Amino acid sequence: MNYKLNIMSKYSFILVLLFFVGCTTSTPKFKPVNPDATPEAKALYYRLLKLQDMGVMYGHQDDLMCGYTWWYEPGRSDIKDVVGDYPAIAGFELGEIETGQERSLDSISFAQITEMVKFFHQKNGIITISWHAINPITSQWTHRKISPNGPGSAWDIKKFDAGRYAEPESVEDFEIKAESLNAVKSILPNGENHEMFNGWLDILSDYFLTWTDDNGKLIPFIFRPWHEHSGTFFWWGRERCTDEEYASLWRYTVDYLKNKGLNNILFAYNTDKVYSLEDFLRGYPGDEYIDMLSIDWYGQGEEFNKLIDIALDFGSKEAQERGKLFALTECGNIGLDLVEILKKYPVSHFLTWRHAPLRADWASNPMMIERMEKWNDQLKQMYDDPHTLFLNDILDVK
Ligand code: BMA
Repeated sequence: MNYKLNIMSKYSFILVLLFFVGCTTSTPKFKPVNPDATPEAKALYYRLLKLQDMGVMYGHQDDLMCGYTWWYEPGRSDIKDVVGDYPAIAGFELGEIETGQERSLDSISFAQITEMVKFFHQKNGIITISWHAINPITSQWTHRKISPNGPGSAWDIKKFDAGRYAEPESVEDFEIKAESLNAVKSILPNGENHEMFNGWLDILSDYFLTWTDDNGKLIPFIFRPWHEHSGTFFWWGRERCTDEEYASLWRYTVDYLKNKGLNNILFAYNTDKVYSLEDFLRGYPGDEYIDMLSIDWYGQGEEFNKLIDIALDFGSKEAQERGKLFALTECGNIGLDLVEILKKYPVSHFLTWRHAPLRADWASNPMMIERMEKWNDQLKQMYDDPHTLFLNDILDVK
């Protein structure tokens, strides 16, 4: 037989064999779900995947926007003040951008957020975005002024009050449930607030479209809208809408942003505390919409350690099986035992919440000073642990 042909058939045999082996193993394909993802979004995804194998990144909300004793000093960070390095991930909050105002629910200027997004991206840090959007129904009730965290806000799940919350014993009667005044349903197609919601998404997209790097490319980031829906405290949470409506809200949001040309976003599905895999996946919009699965959980102590261990176990396994990234996207000022638990699982990052500036008398209160010293001490130990990654640890990881 012709020597060349012989070689060729050998190769074909090997190729066919490889093909069948490939078909029988069901390794999930880790890749960004958006087929039109920008090269920068793809690079962020694969970078996150690589980093997830190296350790767990530390993230901090509003890290660059404010600290316990300061307000917007560009480049300053409470974390850097303590350990000399920035967290690997910086979180920013966009609540109330949908109203068209210049500052967020936390009085943070959106223009300044843009500056810090660009600053941190240039430093090769990773950006994650949350959005506590106002309640589309109650925010329109004329007798209420939207108040951050109160009436008209993301947390407003009350049917009626004349400018103040109902007495605690009657709260149940006043809660907005899926069967009445369903805020999520009201913004979905055919809902009475649908056009208003499109307007919100237009404002949000126009803002995101201004986040460009020096070459005019859209900065890639993680977006975590409609978060913590396993809790009942936001208008998009459990009991406030059905699981299917929640999933539709997600799909609508993702499709809308993509249609605006925002192919630079990785989307994180995110629950609050969850006690089983089934619980975790209630309302899941589908694998084709989600790049990262994540959980938020604040707590400390034995019971917390036990429950978070279980949740990180089933959550990270599910993420691996579906080919998704996985993270603990919010937690309180953590105890070091949580860091030990995190080491057991492939977790991209954990993020502690914002250091809202303290009132002067509170900042100088000995109890508060002691609490901050303890936290700073833990932070330093965390920083020294090679498993926890800060900005300097990830700079060169492409
Ligand atoms: C919450 C609190 C609020 C804040 C909100 C959005 O958990 O910190 O004070 O308005 O996050 O950042």
